[in-house]
Amino acid sequence: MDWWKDAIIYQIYPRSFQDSNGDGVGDIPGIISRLDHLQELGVDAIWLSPVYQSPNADNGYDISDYREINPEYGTMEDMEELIAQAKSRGIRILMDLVINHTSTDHYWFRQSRDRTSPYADYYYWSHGGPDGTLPNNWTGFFGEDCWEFDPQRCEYYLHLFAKSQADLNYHNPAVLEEVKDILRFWLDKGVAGFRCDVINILWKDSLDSSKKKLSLTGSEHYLTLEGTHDILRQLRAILDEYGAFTVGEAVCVTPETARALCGRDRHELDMVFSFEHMDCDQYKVKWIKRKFRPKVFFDCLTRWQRELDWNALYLENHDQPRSIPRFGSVRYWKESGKLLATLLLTLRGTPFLYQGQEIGMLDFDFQRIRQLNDVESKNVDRLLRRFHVPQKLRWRIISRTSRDNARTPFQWTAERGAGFSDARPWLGINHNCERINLAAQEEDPRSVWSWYKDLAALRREREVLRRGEFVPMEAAPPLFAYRRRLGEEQLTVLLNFSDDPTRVSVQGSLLRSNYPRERFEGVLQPWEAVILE
Ligand code: TEU
Ligand code: CA
Repeated sequence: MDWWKDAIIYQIYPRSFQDSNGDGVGDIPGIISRLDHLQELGVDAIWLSPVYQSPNADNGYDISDYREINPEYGTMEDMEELIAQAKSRGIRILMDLVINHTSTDHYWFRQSRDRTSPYADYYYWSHGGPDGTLPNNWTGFFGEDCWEFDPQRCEYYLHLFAKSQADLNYHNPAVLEEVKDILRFWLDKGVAGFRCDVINILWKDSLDSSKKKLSLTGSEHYLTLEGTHDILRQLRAILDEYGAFTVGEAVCVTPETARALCGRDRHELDMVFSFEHMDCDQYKVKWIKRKFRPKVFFDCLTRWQRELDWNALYLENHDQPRSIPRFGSVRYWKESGKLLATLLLTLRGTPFLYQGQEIGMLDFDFQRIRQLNDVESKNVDRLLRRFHVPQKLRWRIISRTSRDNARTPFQWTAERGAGFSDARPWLGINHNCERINLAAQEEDPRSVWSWYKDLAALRREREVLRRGEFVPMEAAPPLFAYRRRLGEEQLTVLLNFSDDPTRVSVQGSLLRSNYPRERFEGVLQPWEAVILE
């Protein structure tokens, strides 16, 4: 039943994975052509970022038809072929379920602009305050206001994300019925479940203004409320008819509120992506970077390992800059890339690998804002310009955090186009593809790719890595040490998050090291990862 406790799941951002028809945009036939790569890596399931009909204001997270495939990515037949081809390789497909909002191009929204239509209150509409002020003082996720005036309906509609992503109003029961039909549509096609986009903010309990905050003013009116739990329980009932899986992206959750979303007894989600460990190199908001603090990172991971029975484990995704520059070391690119792989694949929970992580891809090498695509980055640039922040400082703030850092095309080969496309790619390819690419690593037993493949096999072979309990160990940073225990079986993991050799007093027989060595004598080399029996 819970196949996902033994699985490694791989996230594909379809736009940037593989172009098959020479238009510079990744597509579904391209993904099909690369399934052997995923099978060799040892992937058990694929989370596919949205491929539905969309005007691409937020690259598919603004859906205009949940039952149609965006022609840029291919046809419904291509999608059905992908499900079948993946299945023939023992790989499940998870779709991205984006139901907090739809695109303003969606039929429902276009109808909703007529207040006499049956779709009139599928969304949150409001007259706004006296003398034309906005309905409330909430601030959104993309640094914009949360209300956009619609000249046809002459009212404002709520959008917590981009203005073309209108929030659905679940106070209207018809909305949840529509979502249930969408779930069934995809489950009937044979998908194994869903990654659920910002799933803990669905229910808004009021549209009242609230105390100003540095970010997300008004979030107490929608963060993980009882109304959302009720929606999730109703969706779970349908998912259970199919034995389907869900991982929820849960913003601003603590272990306690996460447990309320994915505890076994809750019958809501199977697991959640939380954000706390990703906040360890930023100050309150992600645009204000600070020096990475290993101790905070280790303590956070330890707390989540101990306080949740099951975690969704990730260090990268399509919203986050690459992990080696953040939590590892570009100077020790290979060693720290393999160390972070070891962390991801030996903690307790389901590991999620983001495309390119398996070959140690790094952030983009863009020089100016016009090379960016991400709506969030462009909104923040506009906001900073309004505050007269000089161009150089704007670029410094945005380039370090922009989600485009993780969205550059996959680097398959060293050639021009990186084996991704023969056409001009929709987003620039990092020039380091001459050095960092799959072809250069496939035959190298010491490469990052080979290390991921080997650890995935080790995880499949050793049940203690999949099901064992997490046992923290006393260790001072830069050392992160823990054990996995199942009955009599125990493995010790030692990770040196530093450029300096680090002595440890732990003994054991060497099972793996990311350095060539026969035995372990108590000293970890810079960014060395060791697994001991
Ligand atoms: O992300 C929601 C979200 O909270 C992230 O955008 C987060 O705020 C930040 O970017 C990372 O700290 C989901 C999707 O993953 C994202 O791509 C979409 O833009 C967003 O929802 C709206 O659908
Ligand atoms: Ca294409």
